[in-house]
Amino acid sequence: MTDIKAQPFPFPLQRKAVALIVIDMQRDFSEPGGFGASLGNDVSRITKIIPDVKRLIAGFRHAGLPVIHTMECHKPDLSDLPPAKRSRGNPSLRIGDKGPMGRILIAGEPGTAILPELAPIDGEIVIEKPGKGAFYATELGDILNHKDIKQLVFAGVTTEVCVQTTMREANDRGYECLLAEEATESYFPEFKAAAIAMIRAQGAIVGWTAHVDDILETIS
Ligand code: TIU
Repeated sequence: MTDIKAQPFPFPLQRKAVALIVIDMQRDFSEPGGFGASLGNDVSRITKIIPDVKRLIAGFRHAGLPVIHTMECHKPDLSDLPPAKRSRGNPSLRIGDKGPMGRILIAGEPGTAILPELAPIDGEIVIEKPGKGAFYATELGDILNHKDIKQLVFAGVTTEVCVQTTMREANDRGYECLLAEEATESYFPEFKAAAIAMIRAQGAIVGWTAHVDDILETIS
């Protein structure tokens, strides 16, 4: 067992039982005209982390460790979209509406795709999820059980919404969770800082956090 330098204390890496999970690095959250922008957010914050997410993915691939991608998206008939989610807030475009990149957050639409720089390669698992958490209404739990994965390293967006929700779901299911600090982002810098602080508080109550360089150094 090798430790990754992390907060609030070293993360006890189990090489045979770890996977990287990249949450929702989709055009809809990072490009003008997508879901994130329709909510009034400055999406340029998201694109800045692409190089760090990219080198984290490359490090896992190079080490022969599994990479799992998630996408927040819904069926074209919206049967998996609760009215409470569709009607939330006051966005300029609602989920399912037609925008400049196709229908917002609908499976198969151009805007729903994972960013080309971070696209899955053959053999990598892609989880399409209707919720903020990646375990809710998906096959993720069964896939991880089948692969004997016990530890998850997290990257992606947004830190306090889909990343933190999935980390909390995973933590309750018994996974040891590590968040890669430079490979996650929020539309609100203060929310990212708060999420990181609350995840690792109280002796890693939800999980650990670490720098991308320290993760890469240990897994390589
Ligand atoms: N709005 C926001 O911050 N996030 C989401 O709606 N989804 C994800 O975090 N992926």
